Amino acid sequence: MSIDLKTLDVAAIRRDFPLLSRILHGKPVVYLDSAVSGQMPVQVIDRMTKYQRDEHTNVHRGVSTLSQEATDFYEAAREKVRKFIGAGSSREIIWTRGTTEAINLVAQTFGRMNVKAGDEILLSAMEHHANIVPWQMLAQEKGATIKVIPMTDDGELVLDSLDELITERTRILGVVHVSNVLGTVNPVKEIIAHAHAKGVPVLVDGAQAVPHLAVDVQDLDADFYVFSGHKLSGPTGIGVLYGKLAHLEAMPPWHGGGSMIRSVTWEKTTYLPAPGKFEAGTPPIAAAIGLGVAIDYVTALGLDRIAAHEHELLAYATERLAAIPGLRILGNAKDKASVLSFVVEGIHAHDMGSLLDGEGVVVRAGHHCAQPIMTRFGVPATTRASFAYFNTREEVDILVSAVLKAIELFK
Ligand code: 7TS
Repeated sequence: MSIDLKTLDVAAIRRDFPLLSRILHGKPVVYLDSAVSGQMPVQVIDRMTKYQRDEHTNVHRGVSTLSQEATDFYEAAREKVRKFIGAGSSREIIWTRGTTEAINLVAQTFGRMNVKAGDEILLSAMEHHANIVPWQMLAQEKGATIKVIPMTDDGELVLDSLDELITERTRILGVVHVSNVLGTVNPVKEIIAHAHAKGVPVLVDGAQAVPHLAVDVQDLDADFYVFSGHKLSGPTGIGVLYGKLAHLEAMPPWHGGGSMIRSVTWEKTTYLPAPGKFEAGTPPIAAAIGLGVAIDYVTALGLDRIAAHEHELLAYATERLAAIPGLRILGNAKDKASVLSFVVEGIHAHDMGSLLDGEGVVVRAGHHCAQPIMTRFGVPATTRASFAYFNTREEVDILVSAVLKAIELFK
């Protein structure tokens, strides 16, 4: 992989992704579904394979050379995450299975501790189910209420509503950094400042943000920031909860078991400090190490160059798709990243998705685990193309041709 200083060498990058040379239905695969799950470069795959073949044992257990070595690799990956998101201490980085588990952890610990009957949980109108359902479960358990920050028809949050929506009963605000349906990049720093001015902590769902823009949790002043490895050129089964140390120290553990304790007697158990307290049982070691390599990979490419490349693709795809009669793009925020959702008059999104698939074009069709957004825009589903640093303008052209062909078929 050679890297130009200003732009990405996409042809070289593509050689790192074996799946991109697959043929689907007789056509070269056009992978426009990185918002569902990113592809992993061979560097990640090879590192995980090496770990599995030559280095595997358990971590934080015993004095064997192998266990110490595995622990070092595993903890080095945690340190890479810390640096990648600008956290102050690796103790603030908790491994989880992904974004979903990270949010459930916060809801079931911080949430249970702080939310009482009559309290309010404030979420945005463009959350993924992962940042809705855990809070609804908590609200139900506690007798609390969910309130919603509305959005405009362009898919931008109405920030003027914050003053009224944040009350003395608000215990937490949850907001997505980049919408997985609309592509909106929310001004989370501003939202956090608003919330903090009223003493309300904020959880940011960064699942669709970390692959596309540089994130600094200290600059944002986020209380919690969560994301998944598999959308960041890493493997499934691993994700991250960043939490301010003061919160983590005050929070009770969630899962109990081995590795999270200081001492256990029949009478009483004492717990490790964070992050150990939140990491019961054997973790996905190879996946953590793989995520560390994925972070090395995207860092070497440079998030500024990745963002510039993807913005160009998004602008080009938007211009070409918007010119198609009967096609409506959902999400026209001024600041967008990587995601393009659309509906076409008279064609169900699932049919569109299947027809595109027949052309080798991989997109997602459905409600994208964000049904309240579908309701807000009055559609049952959308077709969504999402771009990564390895995509090209030629692939956008193939997408557009395939959409036009589908429309012809339905005439
Ligand atoms: N939050 C956002 C903003 C997401 O986009 C997703 C996954 C999640 C949370 C959940 O992540 P997980 O790794 O815990 O499953 N989004 C999508 C999507 O857009 N299509 O498939 C999964």
